[in-house]
Amino acid sequence: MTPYLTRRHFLGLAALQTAAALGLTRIAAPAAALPSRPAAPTDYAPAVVVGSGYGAAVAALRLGEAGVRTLVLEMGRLWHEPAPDGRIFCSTRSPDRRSMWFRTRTEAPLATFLWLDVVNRDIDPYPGVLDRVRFDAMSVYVGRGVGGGSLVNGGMAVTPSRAYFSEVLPHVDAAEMYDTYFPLAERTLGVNTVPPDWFESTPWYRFARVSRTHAHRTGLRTTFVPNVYDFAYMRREDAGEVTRSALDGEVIYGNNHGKRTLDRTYLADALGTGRVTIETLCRVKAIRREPDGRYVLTAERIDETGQVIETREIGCRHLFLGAGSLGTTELLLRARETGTLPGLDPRIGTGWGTNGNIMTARANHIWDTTGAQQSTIPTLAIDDWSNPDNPVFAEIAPLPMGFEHWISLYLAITRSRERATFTYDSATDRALLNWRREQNEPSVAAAKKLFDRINWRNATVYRHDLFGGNRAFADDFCYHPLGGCVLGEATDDYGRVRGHPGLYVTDGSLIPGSIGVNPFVTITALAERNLARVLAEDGVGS
Ligand code: FAE
Repeated sequence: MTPYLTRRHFLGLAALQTAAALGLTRIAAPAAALPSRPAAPTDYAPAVVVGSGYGAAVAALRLGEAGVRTLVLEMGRLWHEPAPDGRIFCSTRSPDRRSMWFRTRTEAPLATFLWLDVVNRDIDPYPGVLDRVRFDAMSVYVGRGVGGGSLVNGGMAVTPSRAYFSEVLPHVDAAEMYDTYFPLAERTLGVNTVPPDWFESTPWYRFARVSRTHAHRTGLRTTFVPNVYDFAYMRREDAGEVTRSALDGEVIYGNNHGKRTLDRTYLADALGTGRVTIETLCRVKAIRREPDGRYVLTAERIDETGQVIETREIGCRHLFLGAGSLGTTELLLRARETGTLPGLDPRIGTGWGTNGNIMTARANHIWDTTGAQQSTIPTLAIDDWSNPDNPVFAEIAPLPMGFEHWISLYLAITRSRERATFTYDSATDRALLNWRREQNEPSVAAAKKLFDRINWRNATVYRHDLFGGNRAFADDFCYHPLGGCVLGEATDDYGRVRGHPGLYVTDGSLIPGSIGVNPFVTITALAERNLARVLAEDGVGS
């Protein structure tokens, strides 16, 4: 049976719908037997999951299926109910407070056009869906809300090459991953591929076909990239039968339709088990361990102004950290450095990387129009990863501005060996990242080598007006933060935090800085593999 036609799935969706309609911050299907509101400031659940992105969603579903009463704590809000304007998410072209996490102005990745500050807008502070976490020399974009990164990402669902996967995670049984867990992740995430006949004929993918022509002319290979956006829905958008989302410029501030975000897949199923409860606007600040082995979390509930309206303690026997590479690493680092979890491994906070992310853009000839109509969902990539001299996997990205601009945009994933370390800053109570700007140089050089070839062969040039500072390569932000609590180093080979039984890492922080493709399928599949082992061996829920 398809994962979306089960009673469990509909029960979970109904729970989300009810919570959204009533403005509840506690989401549960009827059977979830957690106490409603705590009389005392302490709650208890056998298992707690922090965050609700990919790794967290896998943990929630598999724990719920195993009959373990599980509480999921997510600092962002639930994005399920239309606002008075009839939309859940705001549009990318006229962003409002829903766009960004407590900002007074949007901070879009492409900030300028023709060097003009025409992209960003003033907004009111609000728990919006996209955050840009700024460190000294690197900004990291992350999703906030029930579904984590799935709410804001481009949906590209790519399985890495087996050879590179084995190189990055040599202790993981690749046969098991490629035979069992990657297919399971793809199925449960609802991965599909653009129908080739439609891709070849629709104006919405002209931008990708133009870039493909230029790549092929250069002797480079392109490949279709699977996605979790429902291409049947997209075709109906094109036919004018349904409300447009990908074909209406929506993506980084959320898709109102079409995308199979985690709240519609894993998390709906998790709620449908009747064993899982999700609390929103609930930020975990601290973790400590009691002498009897229980973990106790200090969690702050915030309101829509960001004000802390309640601080409480939540106990659990098994704790799964899925707050993303930045969130999980910060929680463990803080616990180690403030002594609330003594003896945590010194490698927590190390092995962090950007997956070699670099953005760049080319200016095409006047006859190579990329089209005023552009789908926001990428479907094609230049795959030069097997080039031993300069491995690059470059997704052909849309730039849907609603008018012809002759720009070919790319997000290049390069094989960067640069890694950074987080340190805990007691003055700000934050994890600081010691990434240095010059650590981007190998990635910029790799991207430049590839796109210099394409430009040379097609007699085209770079655009310098999009990324600020007259730069042709955007190397000051990334979409793919990876590492910080690396599998087999800070944790054992299944994400168990060393020295702390019952404490697990289940997200992108397990992957050491690079995976060669867009990472969420790997994060999901790895979490599936680790959860299967932990549920089989660790007596969770007992
Ligand atoms: P993640 O999805 O980041 O979820 C972490 C969750 O934890 C978030 O909901 C946080 O709000 C929450 N959280 C953090 N700290 C706390 C705390 N203290 N207390 C409570 N909750 C907390 O983690 N990847 C692809 O594979 N394909 C793409 O096309 C793609 N495009 C992207 C485009 C954009 C604009 C962005 C930002 C990312 C993109 N990514 C893409 C990356 C992908 O979304 C990311 O790797 C995953 O979301 C990471 O999954 P995790 O489970 O690690």
